[in-house]
Amino acid sequence: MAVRRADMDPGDDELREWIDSIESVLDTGGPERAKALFRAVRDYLTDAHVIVEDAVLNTPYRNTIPLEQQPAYPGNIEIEQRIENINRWNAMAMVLRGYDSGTGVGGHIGTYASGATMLEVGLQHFFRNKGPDYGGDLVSIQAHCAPGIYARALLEGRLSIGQLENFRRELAPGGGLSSYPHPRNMPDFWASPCASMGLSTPSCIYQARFAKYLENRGLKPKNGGKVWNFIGDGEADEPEVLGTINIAARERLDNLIMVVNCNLQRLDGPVRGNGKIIQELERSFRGANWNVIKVIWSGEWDALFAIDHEGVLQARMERAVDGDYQMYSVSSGPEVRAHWVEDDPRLADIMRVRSDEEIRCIKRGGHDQRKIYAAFNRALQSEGRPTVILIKTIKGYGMQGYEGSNVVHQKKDLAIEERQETARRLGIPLGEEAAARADFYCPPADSEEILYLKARRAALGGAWPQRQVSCPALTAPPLTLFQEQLNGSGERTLSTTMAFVRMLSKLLDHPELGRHIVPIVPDEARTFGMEALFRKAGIYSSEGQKYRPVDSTTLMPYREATDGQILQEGICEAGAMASFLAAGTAYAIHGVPTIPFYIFYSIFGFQRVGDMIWSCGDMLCRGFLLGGTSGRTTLNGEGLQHQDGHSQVIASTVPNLLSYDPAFAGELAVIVRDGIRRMYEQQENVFYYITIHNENCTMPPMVEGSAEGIVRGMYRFRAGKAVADGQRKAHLFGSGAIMTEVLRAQELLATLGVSADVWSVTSYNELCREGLRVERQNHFAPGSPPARPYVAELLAAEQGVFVAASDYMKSLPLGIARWVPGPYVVLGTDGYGLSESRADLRNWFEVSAEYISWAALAALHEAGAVSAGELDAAAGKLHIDRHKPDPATAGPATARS
Ligand SMILES: Cc1ncc(C[n+]2csc(CCOP(=O)(O)OP(=O)(O)O)c2C)c(N)n1
Ligand SMILES: [Mg+2]
Repeated sequence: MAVRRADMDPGDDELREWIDSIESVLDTGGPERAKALFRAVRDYLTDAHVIVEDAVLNTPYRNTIPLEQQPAYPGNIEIEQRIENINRWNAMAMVLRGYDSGTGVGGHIGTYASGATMLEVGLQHFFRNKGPDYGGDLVSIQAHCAPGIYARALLEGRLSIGQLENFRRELAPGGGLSSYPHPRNMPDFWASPCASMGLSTPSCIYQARFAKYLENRGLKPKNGGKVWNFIGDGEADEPEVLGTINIAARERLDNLIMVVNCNLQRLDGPVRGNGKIIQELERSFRGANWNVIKVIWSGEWDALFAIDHEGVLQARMERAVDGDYQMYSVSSGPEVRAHWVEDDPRLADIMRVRSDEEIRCIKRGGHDQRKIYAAFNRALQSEGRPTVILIKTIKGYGMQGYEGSNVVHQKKDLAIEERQETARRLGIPLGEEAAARADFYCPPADSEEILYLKARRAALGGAWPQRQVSCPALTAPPLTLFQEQLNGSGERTLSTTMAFVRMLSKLLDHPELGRHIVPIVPDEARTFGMEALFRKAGIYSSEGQKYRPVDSTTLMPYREATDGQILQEGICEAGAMASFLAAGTAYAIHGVPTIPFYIFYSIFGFQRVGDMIWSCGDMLCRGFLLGGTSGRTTLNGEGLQHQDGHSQVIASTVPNLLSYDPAFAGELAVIVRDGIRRMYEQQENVFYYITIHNENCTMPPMVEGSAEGIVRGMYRFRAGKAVADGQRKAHLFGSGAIMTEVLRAQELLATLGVSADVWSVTSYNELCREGLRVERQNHFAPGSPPARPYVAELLAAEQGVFVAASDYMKSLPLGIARWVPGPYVVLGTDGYGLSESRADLRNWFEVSAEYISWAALAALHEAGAVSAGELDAAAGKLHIDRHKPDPATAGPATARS
């Protein structure tokens, strides 16, 4: 054991003695005995308050698996290398040809160039598809490696040259290929999206956990299936990555393998020029109790380590920082030697066994199939712990002149000679002209390469990637399951949140659907009144419950169980969203239809994890997002950071997300039932966002015949009483929590001689979308009688003025303005929230019954139906402050001054 001896002071006899003795323990007692002694010494020191902080978190900067433990390689490396070279060429050709075509659609070469070997080893020997006896692997690659995967699919005959030609041209005739893995755009090919850096890690971690959840709950056989998550070293800087690794260890996810492609560079330059990203990540993952495997050096180094008796080479490797290693990747052999040897004769001696050219070409571990195989193979055997493999590579490996350069990420073009030289070096049998054009190359179907590749994939369950959905449909329950909500609450008051919890309870009890329901909640179950479900459904815990809960004698104890149904995520919205994504895609990943209901504080949804919601759309996720305690004025007291008046607006930006802001329990029942029908019976690729509020009110019975209107977005809830002057007519649109104010405004207006109809608008977003759809169709079919949008049709015969009030921003009701057949005033909660009572907040944001009435009167005045004098009198009666600051821009400080 020479390691570190190089660093030792030769005169330090005491140290030498210690090392000699531990060496002899290793020789005689083996590693376990040595570890036991080391731990005992460490514990002794700890007892004496001497903490050795870095004692275990970092291992030396070398391969975790030594040569003697390296398994024999099971494949034919020579053929695999040829296949990899062809993929490298074709992947690069896709980008170069795109560049040459002048379309400017871009692409990347450098990432796949660094990751090609690890992907190839995975594809030849590890990534297994679902089969009768195997759960199937979910593999998430680095997004920028997509060209390499397309190139491979060409060799398998799954994609055509025409499709490769149309990389990043998805609208091209004959079909093109998406830039990155997007299941939405290539639903038979890609299974999971990853183009937004950092999100694939929580996605994969929670996919792995959800697979265990399904197994523990008996919804999936315990037949294995690994989740492979490939990310970049720059990507590891995203907080979602290191922020979610703890749960993987806590949940003992031995079905999870992360691979970090440590090419030491990100887009602009080095990831850690002054340090070592691999060592840094090792500390983080080891500290989180992961199994860490480092692949740093290729086999060529093994011979050098073998003669590094004093550990000088290892010591030199420890000293160099990533900036140095990047420099070596662009330097000539003599330069590398000179810098590396640093006038140390012992190092010079060791390096003498390699020529300058050999030194220049000596590889990193990530370009050596045997080292990668050894690491992947060991990861498969991990028990009780997730594994991370940190693989050192060169960015742009094989891109002559650009390997390791700071500009390599963005490199989309190569000069003609560079193309020809690359083709030569990769052994691609193309003529000079064809190489200059970057023609694709595909060996014949009966060539050794193609036969080998197909045989390997056949042994692993077929081509990868592929997304195959085979999932039984569920039958939506009859609406009567929610009879209690449809009936209304009589004299009792309740909120839609309380109604939701009752409905969830009904669903959990449902004989067929019950087991498919997945309630997900961050640390807010009590906020939403869900604690009764702890006992009923149990909180999922892979370890069960090893303690007696403090409230075990109460009616609602905190019950954790291995087959618990609720996913209680703690204060981690990103994790909860990732669970939603896993549960909402189980129909595709596992063929199991699970129905997630993820309930959260509505403000901590879209603006906190909006990018993950976007990727839910990409991954064709199904399920219900429930924005609890919704509304800017309804969550009184909590103030600016909690009061949500905009999530409905953001929800409108997700194309296949249906969003609703129901006012009443019966409406909620209709929407949820219809959602289950569409997503699980009809298997439509949509998902739902429903805001639910904590405005206690007497829930009216569902209006006869309103189901269609509720789903489409609007219906007449209550007509106003007729008044003598037919001109004095108003229509009030209410939704969500503000409906109570709208109903009160109807009464106030009646006392002022105005007849007001109340309309319940369950979804401005759906009304607007449908309206735009219909208008577009009309434009494309000139001459045929134009169709009328639903909302226009609904209001066609109405006269008077129209006032919309919601607890969301004005832009939401404004979305339907063009189809409202009269003067239209929108009231909403633009501006920051503030801490106040509900009543004062509603006056401040001008959405109280008084301000709604006032808006109707002002509009009627403009229409000539109400006189100026009457308006003045009403202002006094309704306590309207005509000089108040505009809440859209003002805050409490302005209000006081
Ligand atoms: C959230 C997010 N931010 C930024 C980007 C743009 N981006 C794409 S790749 C990249 C650099 C990736 O570096 P690394 O993770 O080290 O991967 P490499 O290409 O080096 O293998 C950046 C900044 C993105 N796709 N997503
Ligand atoms: Mg990188």
